[in-house]
Amino acid sequence: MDDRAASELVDRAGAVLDDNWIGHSTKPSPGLYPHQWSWDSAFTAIGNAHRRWDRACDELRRLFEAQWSNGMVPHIVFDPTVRDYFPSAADWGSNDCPAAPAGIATSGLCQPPVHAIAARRVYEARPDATGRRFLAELLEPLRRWHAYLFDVRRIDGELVEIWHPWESGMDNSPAWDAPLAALAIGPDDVPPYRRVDTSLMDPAERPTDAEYDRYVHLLDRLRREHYTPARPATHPFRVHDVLFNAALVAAERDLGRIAALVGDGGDRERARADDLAAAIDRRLWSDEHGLHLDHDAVADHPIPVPIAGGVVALLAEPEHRPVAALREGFLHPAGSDTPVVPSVPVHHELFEPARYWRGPVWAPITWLTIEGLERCGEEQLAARLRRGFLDLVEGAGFAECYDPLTREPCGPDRFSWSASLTVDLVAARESAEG
Ligand code: 2M8
Repeated sequence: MDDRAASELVDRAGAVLDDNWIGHSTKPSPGLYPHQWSWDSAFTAIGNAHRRWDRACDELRRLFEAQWSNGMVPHIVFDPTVRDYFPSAADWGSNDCPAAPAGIATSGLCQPPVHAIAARRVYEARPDATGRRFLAELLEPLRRWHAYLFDVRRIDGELVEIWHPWESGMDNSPAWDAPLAALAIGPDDVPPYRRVDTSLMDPAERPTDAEYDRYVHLLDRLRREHYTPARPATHPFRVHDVLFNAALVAAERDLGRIAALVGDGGDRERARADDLAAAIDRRLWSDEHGLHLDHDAVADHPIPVPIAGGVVALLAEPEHRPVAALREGFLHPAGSDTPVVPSVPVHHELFEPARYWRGPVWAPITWLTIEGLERCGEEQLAARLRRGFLDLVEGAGFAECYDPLTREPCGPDRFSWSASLTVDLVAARESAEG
């Protein structure tokens, strides 16, 4: 891509971000996702930091205004003016939860903790006194968020758990098939509900009804306990997810940097990140797959499905590095100079090219993989992935995700994270090429 094409792409991406701005944060897309989502906002801030710095700050501020008193950052912050999303604010019932913020309706689950990574990027776009003031503002909220994960979600004292597939961000990943199938649910265990997503999108590109039954069942269970189970070890869906834990390592390291930048320590964060990185290696690495695998904490065994979340382990700069698995198993087409990273390898039996998190290429996964490669000193491979993703969006636009075989867009168009991360990847390309 030449410079003129890159600059046109950034302009188009900026228009998408501006259109999706809802006055205090950015919705993921018009139509299907009309509220604020947690990790989407972090990714949006990363791109907006290059072009609308104040909006990048406001985006993260708004999210942390909805932080719960136990430190949890909810995965959805509802826009009260919009009603057509399931599960709605009323379905979540956060207003009944003592830890939820007053006057703001939110979900009761969380998403991968990439926010300190985003805050650091926002600062780096403006590394002056104003940037430091922004970091100082977010330091305590970020510390409380990470403390929630380490204190409440680290039941075995080593790895952090997710309690619902939505918490992974990779809703219908084939990695959740077995843990979801193991849920013993009868017809009375799923409250009546009506999906909105399948009336807006092709159901063939969405999770199945059987998966939604299980999502709703788990939501209902957690809601009854205000999303804070009295005996978390008895919750029936508990997974040590590689991406979630690796993101926390990188975010905790960045939080240490943030603390140091504002003159408030940082050693504790660095030590805790190192311990978590070591646990990821010790507990999740599979010699057989050359990859870190998710672990089903209920059944207490590894989930032997290679998903791209496994290569995102690179973010933790682990001792075992899944670089060969990335090159040989994931990149498509393998030898290409502009490859993409499907969410499931294209030759895997569970690969489905256009069904959401079961095969398509995703901007956040691509970006986190590139970030992980850079943290591990693999700049050349990172540059190939960057070229591959920019080539993809140049042809297919800013879709929710992309079919890796046809390179066609999937899901809603004008999607914020694809636009935002394009802005960041173009900026990174320019600085890499001088
Ligand atoms: C998708 O998740 C939501 C539920 O949170 C949904 O399916 O309605 C996922 O792709 C998730 O990772 C993303 O944050 C969200 C909004 O883009 O959509």
